[in-house]
Amino acid sequence: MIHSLMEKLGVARDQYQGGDLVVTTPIDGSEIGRLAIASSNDIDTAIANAETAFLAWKKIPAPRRGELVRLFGEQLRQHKEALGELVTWECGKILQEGLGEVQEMIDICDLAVGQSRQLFGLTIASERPGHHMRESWHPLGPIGLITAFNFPVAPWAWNAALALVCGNSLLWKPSEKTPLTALACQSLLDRAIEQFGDEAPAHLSQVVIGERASGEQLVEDARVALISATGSTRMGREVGPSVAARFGRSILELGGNNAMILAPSADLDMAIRAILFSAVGTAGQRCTTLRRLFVHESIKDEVLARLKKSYSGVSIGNPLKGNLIGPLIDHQAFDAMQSVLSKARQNGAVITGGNRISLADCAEGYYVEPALVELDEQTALVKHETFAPILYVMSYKTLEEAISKNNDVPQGLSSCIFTTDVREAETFISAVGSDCGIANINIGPSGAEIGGAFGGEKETGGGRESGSDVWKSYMRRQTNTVNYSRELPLAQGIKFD
Ligand code: UN1
Repeated sequence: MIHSLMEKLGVARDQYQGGDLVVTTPIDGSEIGRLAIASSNDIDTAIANAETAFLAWKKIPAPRRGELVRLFGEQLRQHKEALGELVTWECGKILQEGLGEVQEMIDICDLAVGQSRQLFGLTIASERPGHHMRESWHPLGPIGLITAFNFPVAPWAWNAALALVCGNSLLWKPSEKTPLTALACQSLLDRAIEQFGDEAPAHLSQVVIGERASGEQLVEDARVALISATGSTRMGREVGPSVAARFGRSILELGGNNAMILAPSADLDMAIRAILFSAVGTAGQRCTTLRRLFVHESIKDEVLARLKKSYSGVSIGNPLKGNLIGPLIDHQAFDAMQSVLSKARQNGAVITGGNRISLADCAEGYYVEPALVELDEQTALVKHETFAPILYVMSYKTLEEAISKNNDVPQGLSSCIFTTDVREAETFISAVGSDCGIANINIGPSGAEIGGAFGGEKETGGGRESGSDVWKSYMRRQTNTVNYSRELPLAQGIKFD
């Protein structure tokens, strides 16, 4: 199966059939590839090549660069099924979500194509006669992309599509758990580059296969102008200071600990559906997964009863076969989930679900029932992100208290409120409301569209990716003052003669 998908996506067998990096599918634990790990010398050469490619690419007019991204978007449209299925094989998310991830790539390509004609700066009034000021945006340099297993392709595309129209070259270090999808994306981009023609330099985009050390090498090399990294807060704690030490730039997309406030006036039918998708979808392995639910005390019993009912009806199993919950990525993820659940139990929590499910045809896969964990207090355990389908349910009395609990965690990615009370809704997204990068009303915390800026505050790392004015992160800003007069007045009225 993998071979025919890889063939459709244009990846030759020798690229994933021989090497030290063994890739298994979380669906049933079987091996799906072996890849060669790039040596430190290989990475050094790749960075040098990326620099050369950048020097050529930045000369191409931006709308023309957009044409390459348009062609790439076309490739993605043509190969959506195959790539979506490969995503499912490699990271275990259900096929609907694998396809959704590819759609997210197509969407960002469309956005980037339009943006390629809109890389605009400001004109600014000068205090001096016969002068004007403006702001120009120029290409930045080689961009290093480090991505995580749970969204193996979309976050790369958010960065890649914009970085390319902004005139940069790309170096991609995918998760060692999901390198096949990276090879497939590179192959589709190579096809687009071939169609685009000679103006695109060699090595415009390269994939670096490796483990932690490969990522570190990109992070530490001053030739890589920007590192955009998605992963754990622990990883970000190392990447951030390391890039800063060489005065490089970084975009960090780290852990989330996303909450929902469920107010007494909420439309409960909608809220229950939203909770289900955002808490158990992707087997709880999105950075935007709903992890904390604050229910108003007056509706807690009803909400819990309804949640337990919908949790028990959700189908868990092979993600290629129409189920709603696929496997966890590996046994470490399963162990982490179990250890948190047993600590919660010791703390007196009431737990529903959370057990492993064995499937005859997927014996080596880690399939779990999603867990509901009822707690009185937001304990230290709740403040920690566990990448698994665990939903902590707590109650609240006043909106102020709920907002304060929403904010009382180290992470600050996504948040939401379900209410039909306009005062509550507006308060939640006001300056005294949620402190997260994303705050939604009557929508769960996950599943963002690419048009907005995506990212969060505090331990989430502060980075923003995809829409809004995020393109500016992939360019350098230049302030220009132009004198078109015959005088040379100094700013601030200084006399120097
Ligand atoms: C991630 O989990 O790393 O908003 C990204 C969402 C998706 C992106 C998730 N659009 O859930």
